[in-house]
Amino acid sequence: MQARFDRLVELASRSVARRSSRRGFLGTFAMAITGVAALPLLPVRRGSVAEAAELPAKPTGAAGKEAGAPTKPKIVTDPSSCEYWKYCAIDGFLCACCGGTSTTCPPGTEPSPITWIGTCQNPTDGRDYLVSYNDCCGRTTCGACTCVRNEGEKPMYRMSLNNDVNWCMANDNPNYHCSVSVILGVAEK
Ligand code: ABN
Repeated sequence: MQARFDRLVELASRSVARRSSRRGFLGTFAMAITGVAALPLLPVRRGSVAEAAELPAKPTGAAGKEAGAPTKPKIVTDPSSCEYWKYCAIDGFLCACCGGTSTTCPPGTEPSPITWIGTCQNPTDGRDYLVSYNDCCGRTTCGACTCVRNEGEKPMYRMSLNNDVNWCMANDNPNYHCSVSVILGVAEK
């Protein structure tokens, strides 16, 4: 029985060997392996592809190169614009729109001795600056140029880290009018 089985296997092997070459076998084997390896790639939607779709299409050609060149963000220098860099942590009305400047209170008001301190990056030199936000007190609310940026602020349940506060509270006249921003110096890293 064993001998007959051995003979059968021998004949089958010889028949296969006659019809195939080693090189042909290796070629077919390699193709099979490559195909199997590529299979897991097919149905997956890659995240990077999805993100790339969100970006503006990359222009092609010479004209496209110019259109696709990185554009520098516009630096705002107008102190009555809420986008002005040193207002990064402010919450209030800009005194520059209320008869004062970005650093001085309007006539008839005086600065609060208690302040809110923020750290803002100056886009011109890329450095971080400590900025004091003083409220100007003694007249009713100005109401012009509302500017609420509050970078770095924490929610009200951490009161010492929240800027939604009338810093005029310790002034003789605690009426809040507007806010100024005064650069204290470069922030140490
Ligand atoms: N620090 C400006 C301000 C004043 C009153 C109330 C909220 C915020």
